[in-house]
Amino acid sequence: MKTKILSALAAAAIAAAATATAQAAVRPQATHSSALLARVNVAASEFKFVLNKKTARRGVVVFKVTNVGKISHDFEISGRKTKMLSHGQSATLRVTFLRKGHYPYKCTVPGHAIAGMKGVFTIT
Ligand SMILES: [Cu+2]
Repeated sequence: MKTKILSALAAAAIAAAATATAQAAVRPQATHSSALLARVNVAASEFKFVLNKKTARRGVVVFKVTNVGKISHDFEISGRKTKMLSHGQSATLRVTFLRKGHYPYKCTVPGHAIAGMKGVFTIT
């Protein structure tokens, strides 16, 4: 009787250990995908944006926007925007893109987008 209980406990312990191993094997992938992060440098001037890359993978993208022009500009994408930046100022904008697609960006100062301060950022 005692032996039966002991072997049942041993079997349960082995099953629990096997489950723990299976979970441990799955976990690293989950942390890997959430760690994806792209950095994009954006230079704003009259009247254009120059980006060091125009595409990124889905996930978090950190835009570092620097005003290298003479007058004030900002940078808006996917409903988020930086503060107004005067000459020489910079700001970072952290945006999470959950879907692939083409995301327009622009300067919101009246007349600037139509003068050339706009473009499209692609998420793949
Ligand atoms: Cu502008």
